Amino acid sequence: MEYQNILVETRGAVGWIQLNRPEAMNALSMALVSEVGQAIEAFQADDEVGAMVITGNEKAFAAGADIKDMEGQDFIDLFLADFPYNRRDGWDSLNTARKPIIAAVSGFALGGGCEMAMACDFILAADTARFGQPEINIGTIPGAGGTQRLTRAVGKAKAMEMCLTGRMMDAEEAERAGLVSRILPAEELEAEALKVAGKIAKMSRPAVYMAKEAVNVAFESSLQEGLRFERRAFASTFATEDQKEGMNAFVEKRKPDFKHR
Ligand code: DAK
Repeated sequence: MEYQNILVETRGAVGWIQLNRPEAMNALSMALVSEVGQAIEAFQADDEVGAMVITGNEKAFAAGADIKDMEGQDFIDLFLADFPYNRRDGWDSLNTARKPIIAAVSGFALGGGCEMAMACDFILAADTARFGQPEINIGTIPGAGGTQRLTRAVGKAKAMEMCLTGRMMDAEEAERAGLVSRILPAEELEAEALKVAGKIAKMSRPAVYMAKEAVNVAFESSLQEGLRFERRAFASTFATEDQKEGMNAFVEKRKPDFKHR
């Protein structure tokens, strides 16, 4: 598959997606989002890949949806289409991928860029990362999950301030607030993201899928429902060969050899 707006490669068992419109701070044009979706679908279908990374460049993960694409749109275009960014193969692929996706963020992650990072399973941030939902500055509001995921991640006070004023958060504040899992020196981000994704890719794939699903259920259910879901998922891992192998390997003091079955 030939991509124009992203660089895609398989690194070991990791699907690597680099947003690549440096001249526009990786602004998320419709074509770019569509390509991200296609790359995710391809990695999801590839048995050799166990996890993915989405990253940008050192200046920007992505500075938001492409304002030049959006400028001429009106309400009726957006409302009738309901997916101005080709949501079915872009945002939807990101939102529904079963394999874990790590966002490795350096520089600006703004608007749709912040939303894309938050739609990933977790964010590793360079010390240069800056997060924000500045849509208010251009007379609109977040449209790809910013008011919802940011609020769940950092709480109402910070999310509300950021959405109402466009204020950006630096990496330190983002880590304190729970938006990112860890901060790394910028020059170490890529290697660490690859290492973490590679580690996940080696785990039992059914267990990884179940863990991802169970953590996500925490955002969509009551505690009781979530606990019930987790208990069922936990029990169901005992129907896998990998659980037998994992526990057996522990007892025999060796490394497990998961077959993803
Ligand atoms: N769109 C288009 N071009 C952009 C851009 C963007 N979002 N951000 C930067 N660029 C372009 C600039 O126009 C400039 O291009 P040239 O003038 O050189 O041709 C180039 O990138 C370099 O940018 P600057 O010269 O501005 O660089 P600075 O270092 O001075 O500033 C900045 C960097 C990131 C602070 C600044 O560029 C900036 O404020 N950018 C805009 C940030 C922003 O407002 N983002 C929110 C956009 S709205 C949805 C899905 C997604 C969305 C909504 C709905 N659905 C699925 C329903 C998302 C909406 C948004 O993200």
